[in-house]
Amino acid sequence: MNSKHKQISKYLSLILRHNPEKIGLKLDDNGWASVTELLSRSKRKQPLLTIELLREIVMTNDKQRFSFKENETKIRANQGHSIKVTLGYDSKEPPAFLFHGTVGKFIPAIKEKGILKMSRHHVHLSHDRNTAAKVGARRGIPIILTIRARDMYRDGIQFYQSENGVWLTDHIPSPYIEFAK
Ligand code: HQG
Repeated sequence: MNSKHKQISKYLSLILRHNPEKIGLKLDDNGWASVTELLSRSKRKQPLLTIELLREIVMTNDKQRFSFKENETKIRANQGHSIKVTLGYDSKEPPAFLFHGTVGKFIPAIKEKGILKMSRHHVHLSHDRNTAAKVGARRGIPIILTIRARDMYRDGIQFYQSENGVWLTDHIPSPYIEFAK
């Protein structure tokens, strides 16, 4: 992903996950926007948003944040929304352990209340420690929490996996979290 792609990817995240009204764009209940409408309403001039650029971003985005459907006439963000959309992912059995990257200042609250989804639709979890470390490092020195995901699932808690492989769930109660000593 080059810096032009990164810039546009951030812009698309803002519009497709959080604030479509910013450009008067409508998303359907499942989060899909019309590509023609997005292109015509986009106020970005530098660089100009074109179907070719959109295609490059959907294909090369480092975390596959976006998907097309219906012959590239619709686009949506794969996860990370703060506005209400139904992504329609099926419930899925998780691996024994999943990982959550965070930072030290949140640990006391997490011990008390568990991991909360905060402003997103779900708690986001990674299947490997490395990815979780990168997620945590966005905020400081990362702390990686190990989640006993299979035990949660056996206890009736639902998990979903998004198009780009991120594991999602509603809430992780503290007893399922292994805090490093
Ligand atoms: C923390 C990015 C206090 C939680 C990333 C996290 C990921 C609590 C922050 C994706 C808490 C929420 C998601 C509690 C959780 N008390 N703090 N009880 N429970 N927290 O950004 O997981 O670039 O909403 O540990 O790479 O950091 O957007 O979630 O630090 O994949 O595609 O509250 O976002 O991907 O932060 O990141 P976020 P996240 P994108």
